[in-house]
Amino acid sequence: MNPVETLLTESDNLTSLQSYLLSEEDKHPDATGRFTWILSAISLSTKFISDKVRRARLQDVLGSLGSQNVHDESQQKLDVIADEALIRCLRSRNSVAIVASEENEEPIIVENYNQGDQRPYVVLFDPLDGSSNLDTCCGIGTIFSVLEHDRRSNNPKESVLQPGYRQVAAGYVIYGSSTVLVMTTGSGVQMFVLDPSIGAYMLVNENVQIPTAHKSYSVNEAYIESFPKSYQNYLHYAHKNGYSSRYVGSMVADVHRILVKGGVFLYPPTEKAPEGKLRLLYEANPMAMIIEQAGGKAYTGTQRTLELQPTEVHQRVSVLLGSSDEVDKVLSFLE
Ligand code: AHM
Ligand code: MG
Repeated sequence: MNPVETLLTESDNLTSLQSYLLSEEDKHPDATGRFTWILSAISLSTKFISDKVRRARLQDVLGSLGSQNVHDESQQKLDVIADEALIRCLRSRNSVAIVASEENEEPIIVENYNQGDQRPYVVLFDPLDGSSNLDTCCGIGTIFSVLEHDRRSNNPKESVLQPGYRQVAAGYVIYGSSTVLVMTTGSGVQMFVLDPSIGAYMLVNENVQIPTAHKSYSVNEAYIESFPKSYQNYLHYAHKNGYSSRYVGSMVADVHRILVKGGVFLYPPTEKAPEGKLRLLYEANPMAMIIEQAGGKAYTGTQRTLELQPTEVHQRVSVLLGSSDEVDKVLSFLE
């Protein structure tokens, strides 16, 4: 008998993100490993960001940089650090042709990508979603979306502007009470927790399913007067029918809670943001893929999010996603 084995218990988790991805690769004989290499860049950069977030108060990286991003929003120092970490890690993978992020006006073409590669990738991300919550120690996160590079056009923007159903992977990392990576490559949702003692994301749930119903909604209700009437009617219905309300104001934290506990997340059109506030390509689409893969639903108003043809890199959309029964309930008010 091997004495080491006898000391391990069932609760000793030894499946890391890396070993999970390699075992998935083994199941697909045509896999080249390029995709695994991209996810390892996301894994490495988000571990780096997680460390910065946890040490922000100690290392003086809290607070505003004094600059604005392309959306005229104040940039936090950590927004920029997170953006640079992701870009630097992804650029070093020669199967990444283009990266696009919330913090950069134009997509970045990676000059040294392998031109002989027949199926290079485009990676889009929001490096630090909810960063205005950073000073308050609320959960914030990184959201990412991976597409195959569409090389029919020389214009990189066109490769970025693909509908969400073409995503080959999507996910997010939440820097909360623990650092959790949730991802899908189109066959279910996997959840990994960063084990700080060994520096690896460890698999904790291989087929995450969102509860089909839960009487809970997540919306910035202070804007109710400027929501379209149909959303107001849904909220009045919820008030009278025993719903609870939870809103952090950080999409990653609000959606993660809904993935785990059920309910519905809403960011409707408002007078200030008539198209909605959240960004289609690196917020709504990756979250929609995760939620659908977990058995939930995701819409921009009455249209399925993943079917929307993007027209702009930083396009905003309204967001409605969550448990299938709860999304249906909201839709019944919108139709
Ligand atoms: P950000 O990407 O600049 O951090 O903004 C997006 C955030 C989301 O995380 C969150 O759902 C939303 O903005 C909150 O907006 P509001 O403060 O209007 O409720
Ligand atoms: Mg964001």
